[in-house]
Amino acid sequence: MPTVEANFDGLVGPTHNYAGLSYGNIASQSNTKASSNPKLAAKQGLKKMKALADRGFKQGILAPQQRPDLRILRDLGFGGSDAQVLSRAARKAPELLANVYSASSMWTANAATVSPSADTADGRVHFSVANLNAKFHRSIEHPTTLNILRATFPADQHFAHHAALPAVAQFGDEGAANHNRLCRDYGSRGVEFFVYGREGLNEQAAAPSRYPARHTREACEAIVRRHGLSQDNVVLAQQSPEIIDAGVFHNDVIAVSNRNVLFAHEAAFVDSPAVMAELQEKLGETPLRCVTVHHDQVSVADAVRSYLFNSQLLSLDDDSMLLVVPQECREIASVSAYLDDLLASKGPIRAVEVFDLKQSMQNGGGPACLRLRVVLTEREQQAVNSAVWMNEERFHQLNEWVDRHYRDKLTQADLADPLLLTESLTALDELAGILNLPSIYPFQQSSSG
Ligand code: SUG
Repeated sequence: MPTVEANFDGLVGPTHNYAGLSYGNIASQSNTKASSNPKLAAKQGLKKMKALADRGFKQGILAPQQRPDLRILRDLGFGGSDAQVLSRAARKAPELLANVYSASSMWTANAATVSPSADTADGRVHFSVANLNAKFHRSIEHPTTLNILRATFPADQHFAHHAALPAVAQFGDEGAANHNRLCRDYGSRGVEFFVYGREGLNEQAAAPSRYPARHTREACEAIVRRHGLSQDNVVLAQQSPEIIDAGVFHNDVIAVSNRNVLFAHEAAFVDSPAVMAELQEKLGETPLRCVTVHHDQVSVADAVRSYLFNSQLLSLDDDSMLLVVPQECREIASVSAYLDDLLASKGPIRAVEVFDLKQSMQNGGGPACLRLRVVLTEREQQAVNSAVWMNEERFHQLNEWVDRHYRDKLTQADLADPLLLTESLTALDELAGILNLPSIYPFQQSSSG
């Protein structure tokens, strides 16, 4: 078993809804208060996981978070029984209720930044949970994310876990959505490529003017230190402020890499030629292969609408690559034409596979948002909690579990329904058994939800 890059997808939780919580994320804003289908959302995600597992890719599953998280509402001053907390919040501050109900942890590209053991000073895989402090609903994810990662990758000689960075604007951290790794093959030392949207302490530095830049240079630097990465193997780059203002709220909406291939829009980075030169210099003899998309092929607006770059770039047995894209890429003419040209070009990307992930896409989450990449050696694969690997049995078990517990329609008004709370906790309690995840949820640790 060679060293592989495994994908750990977030299982969509039972409270998936459209609350319009992410200013700067155009899909989230434009679907505000639309009714969602949590059952379909979970099944669309499971189908992608299973299809990739069937093609021979190592595929893991990360559990959803406990939602609603009533502890947060209690911290914010809503008291009484659980039902009273819900009804009071629904009456007085429905927007806060929506925050504690968000199923946003499904986008596990934002769960953490991961450095493979080949890159780190102590030879362990390092995970830094992201503080996600740019958005309230996401800022409450990190404590449970840490529990889930520890239960999935038990800390020992193989895995090291770091809690979230201090939750202040200076250290805004959105995890692996702003991190790529270039390498010859997964098991050899790679160049870790961190992308930030702003410099937290430098008021003079270029920054977007319309939408927030969530991720800072300071967060990247802290992670480089924590993970024990060598400066010779790290490149830091700034995302173009103009594209953040056009709706590119994470780097994975405009670029993705696999091994020595970087698939990106020409507008992705500030001073792209210098960034590419540094990547090449640090890659040494391994040639950097850039597949660059130009404005006249696909506009930034179409890249954002289609999520062309929020794709998964995966290595096939013959060393060519497969691009896993959302269905929207075939629905937008410029992007579909680009994909046809890409396939005809005989470059490194030789195949395209399309998935219907509309439920997640309507909140701004495509194939790449839904997965956390973790490079694992053979021994590290064996140290992973074996219950989280996707296979025939797990697929059927989880589909049946979704059928038993999920609703097929959820509106903002439904979030006040105390039954939804009970349904959600019952589902998660059962799931913790299926995925062998003891005591990851607050309700498993205390009597109060
Ligand atoms: O953080 N959407 C998520 C989407 C995250 C996508 N992840 C990556 N690009 N890696 C976000 O903006 C919307 C929730 C709502 O509006 O109900 C939301 O949180």
